[in-house]
Amino acid sequence: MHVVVTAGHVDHGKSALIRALTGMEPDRWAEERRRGMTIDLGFAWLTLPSGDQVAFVDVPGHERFVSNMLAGAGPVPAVLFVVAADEGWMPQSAEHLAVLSALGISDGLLVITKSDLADPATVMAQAAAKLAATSLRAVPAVAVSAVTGAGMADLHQALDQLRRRLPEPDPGAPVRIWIDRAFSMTGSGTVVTGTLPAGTVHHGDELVLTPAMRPVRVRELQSLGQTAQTATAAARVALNLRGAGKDMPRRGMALIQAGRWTLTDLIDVRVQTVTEPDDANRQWRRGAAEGELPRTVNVHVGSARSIAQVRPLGSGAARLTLAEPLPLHVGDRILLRDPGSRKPGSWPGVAGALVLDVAPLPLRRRGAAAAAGRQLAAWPDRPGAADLLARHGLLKASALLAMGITDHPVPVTGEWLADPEHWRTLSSALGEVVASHAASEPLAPGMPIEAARAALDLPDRRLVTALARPPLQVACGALRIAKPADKSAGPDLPEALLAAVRILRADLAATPFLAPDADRLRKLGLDARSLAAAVRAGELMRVSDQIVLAPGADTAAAAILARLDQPFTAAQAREALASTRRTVIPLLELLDSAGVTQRQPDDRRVLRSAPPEPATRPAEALVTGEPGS
Ligand SMILES: Nc1nc2c(ncn2[C@@H]2O[C@H](COP(=O)(O)OP(=O)(O)OP(=O)(O)O)[C@@H](O)[C@H]2O)c(=O)[nH]1
Ligand SMILES: [Mg+2]
Repeated sequence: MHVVVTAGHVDHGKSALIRALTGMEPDRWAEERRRGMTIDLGFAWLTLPSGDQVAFVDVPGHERFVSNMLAGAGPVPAVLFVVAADEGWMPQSAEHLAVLSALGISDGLLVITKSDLADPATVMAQAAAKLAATSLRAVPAVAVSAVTGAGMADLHQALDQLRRRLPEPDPGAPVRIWIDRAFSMTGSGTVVTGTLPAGTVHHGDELVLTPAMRPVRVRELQSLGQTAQTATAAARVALNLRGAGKDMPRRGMALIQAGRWTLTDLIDVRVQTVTEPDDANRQWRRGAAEGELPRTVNVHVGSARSIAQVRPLGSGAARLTLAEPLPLHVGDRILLRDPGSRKPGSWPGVAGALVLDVAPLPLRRRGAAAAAGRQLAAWPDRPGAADLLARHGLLKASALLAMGITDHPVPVTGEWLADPEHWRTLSSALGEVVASHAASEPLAPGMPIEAARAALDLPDRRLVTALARPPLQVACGALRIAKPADKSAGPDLPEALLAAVRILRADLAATPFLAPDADRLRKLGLDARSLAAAVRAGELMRVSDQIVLAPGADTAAAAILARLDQPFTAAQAREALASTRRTVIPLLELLDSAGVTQRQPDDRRVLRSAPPEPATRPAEALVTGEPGS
């Protein structure tokens, strides 16, 4: 089954067309039939000659009921765009087109109705020209009369082709049914209806009713008037619910699969530049493309609507604070509408937006908003686990799943996922807090895990344990810096200084030619005096005033440089040593003065001799302290 929504100006024949196609009455209310005007959504369906079914959601064209139109169009992927041959393009033709285009609805049919009243050719060309600038640019056009039946056979054929063109939604996708109707039936309780755009619902399923997050059970399931065990998207469904409670479900609430959606009132979005269907919208949209929306907008998604406060982030991004929390995924497309007053002959601006983050972190620091905007500008339309982890640092796999992301990297511990860069930063910060704890409390058996968790502001103690790498070790709920296996061989230095040096040596074991910077030394409590003591004790090698490496780094560097084409430049040396200019220049100068390398007039160098034996004792034992030693 596929679901198609109507659209078009008031009185252009949308409901008459649905009636002619399906033989069903889309105007459900007596008042609608009395006034000859659709007020609320109508529902009907048709079985095509192929046996496939198409369900229709019929919307009102009158501008007063545009919010009902939005609730109908929100969850539906295709449209019957109706323009009457006798009246041609009208204001709500343009408004509905702006809405559909902002929602990204890109397939359907252009139907020129009332072909018995005027030659449809002119209006067809006029409407096709309007559609040409939008997401609906490629839809086929048909002219019909609901009165004479002219063109109805062509319309059936075009619908059959449309059905074959529309993509099959993923039957395994998480369920989110935006409720468009809810009523109680004596004897059977609460019934809700909605469009199922993706996924599968079964009789007996437990779903969650938003925003209260109340669990409900599907007591009975119907699709197109037939009781069913299962409904697979796309489908129209009616669900008889058990557990909905005394509060009646309403349009705009949703039934969702537990754990698969994030109920959120704070989102970061990319405002999309939508092709202009009409001039009146242009100015608002141009501002919108820069993220310069009005301070307040109406957000529409599915059948839901919420007021939102807008904080522009620059670079086309904005942070929205929703008055009503909504169940969303990263990658959802939403509609933003200016709630401002309506001038006659114009309509409020609309823009489409893509949800990029459903749980954004607070923007505290100065410049954080602009930095967030720049970061989001570089993201794809469907952000993945790596994007979100780069932004959040740490996330639980379940949180990512609820954001709509099913692929994720291997957890660092339990279900925690980490951005690799952030994890490295945390690991080095942990060394610093443990070293400074050791310095300030030399008699303590170590730093309590909880204290380290609080110091690094981590959400879970298990992360502290996972971060602890040699020489850090965890014993009896505390973190300490392991001593060398053979304590008697250890250098004669104060314990706190040794602890800090062990952390440095662990850094240097991973990156031997990246000297710790001033900040790292300061955080580890290593000042000029303590560094000098460590150098005297043979625990560190001084390269220059500010640069220390592990003992033996000079020999190791010479061995690597010997493999380069001679002579080599400082840049080649830096690359070969995976070092930085800051470290490599003084290191080369040290090697020059030791006679290991020779600097040539063109500033390149050659290796002169085998490097000298290191003067210092290799101190591997320092960094590989045995647990429990
Ligand atoms: N002659 C002629 N009249 C039509 C045709 N289609 C609809 N009408 C008439 O046009 C009027 C409006 O038709 P509706 O189907 O109610 O229009 P609508 O687009 O659903 O209007 P709203 O739902 O209020 O936006 C009715 O009086 C219909 O009988 C047609 O093909 N030919
Ligand atoms: Mg109607």
